[in-house]
Amino acid sequence: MKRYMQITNVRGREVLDSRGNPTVEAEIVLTDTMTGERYAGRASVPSGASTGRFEAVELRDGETRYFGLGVKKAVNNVNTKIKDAVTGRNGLNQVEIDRILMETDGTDNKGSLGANATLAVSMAVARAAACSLHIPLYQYLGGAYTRLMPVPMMNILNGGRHAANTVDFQEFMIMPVQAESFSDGLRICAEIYHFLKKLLEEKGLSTGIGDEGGFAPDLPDARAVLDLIVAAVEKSNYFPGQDIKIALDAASSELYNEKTGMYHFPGESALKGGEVVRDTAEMIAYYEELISDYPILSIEDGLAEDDWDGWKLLTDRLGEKVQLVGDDLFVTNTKRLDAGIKLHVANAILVKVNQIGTVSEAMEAIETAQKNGYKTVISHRSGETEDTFIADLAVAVNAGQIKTGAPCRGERVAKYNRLVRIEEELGTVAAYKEPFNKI
Ligand code: 2PG
Ligand code: MG
Repeated sequence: MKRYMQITNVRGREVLDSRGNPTVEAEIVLTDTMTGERYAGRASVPSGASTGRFEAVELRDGETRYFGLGVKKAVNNVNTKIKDAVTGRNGLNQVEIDRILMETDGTDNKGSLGANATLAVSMAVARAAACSLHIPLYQYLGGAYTRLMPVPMMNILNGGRHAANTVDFQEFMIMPVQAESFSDGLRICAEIYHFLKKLLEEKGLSTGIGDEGGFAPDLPDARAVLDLIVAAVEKSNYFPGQDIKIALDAASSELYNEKTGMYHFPGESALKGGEVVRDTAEMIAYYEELISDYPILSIEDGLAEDDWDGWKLLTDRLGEKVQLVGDDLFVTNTKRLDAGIKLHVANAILVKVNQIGTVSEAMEAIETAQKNGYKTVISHRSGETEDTFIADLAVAVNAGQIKTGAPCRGERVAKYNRLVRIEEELGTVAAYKEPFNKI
């Protein structure tokens, strides 16, 4: 017989994220109607800097405190409207709870309650439910078949909106595709990170870090970054292209200028002393050159979020050779993903739970991607908290890849360490495999 873990308390509060900005945290209490035992779950919501235009709404107060970024309104929604709507419901019915959150909000983009309010509650309910059944979150969300550890897409050099340097692409990441296990891959990446630091020091470049913990030196262009990364991999005694593949997040919606219809590279322009711009065809040609010269196996947001025609060209040209990940393009939204699948655009989706605002909707996007042969990359945001929900989610859905920053900064390391513990718990059934076999 199905148990009834009644939601008996809901509480929201304003806490800080890793950039020192406020965000929403929620706590849920479930009471077992048979035994009277109580179980709690807590979750907090991340926040992006390079946010897609089609993301669900992050409700901010717009008042003077915290420069307008306060989340008291969203917290108040948790403590009143959401509390009223979900109290008494069975916390084991995640889909029903999420549906209630959507209906109480009543908009297409969580614009009334705020996706930060709905997601905090949605995640906290899942956690409390797992706790009430005395099983880990990944097993609760994923079931008995949960076993695949994700390959880290580890960010080691930051640019774009995540750092104040001259690097225009937002993220340069390494993927230990030949590692024996997740923990082994983590070690390999961390060692390369340290070698990269040494190389930067030797060259007199800054070893200060960006929002996601990757180094953020001033470098003239993507090639200069890639040369350094390849050198760091070699110094660590690994083979670029074999042991380690490189992933980029161009975050090109941030470079795109609607007026000119071109992609502008401000950092490259500043260091080269002349305006560097590329149109869609030139962007594609640029990626083509980069992937032939460097072991790049994944490119995220290679083109802007609305450039469907450009994305189609990009996919036709490079989709057989590399993973093309839609982040701002799909915004974890099944409708946008469905459109992309129909058009044969991209071949992977970046999954950020706060882009859509409930756990079930994020899982629906993942399911749609996997059914249609699209790869899934579970992702953090540049503004994070110590919450490790995405580590469990990545394992639960056998996502195969996770993007969660550098092995530096507590909020990033927390996810990696959670995965180390999950791998240990899974023991001999834990699997780890090269995600690009069928590109
Ligand atoms: C991205 C993310 C996370 P942000 O673009 O993929 O790395 O950045 O959270 O700033 O959108
Ligand atoms: Mg991105």
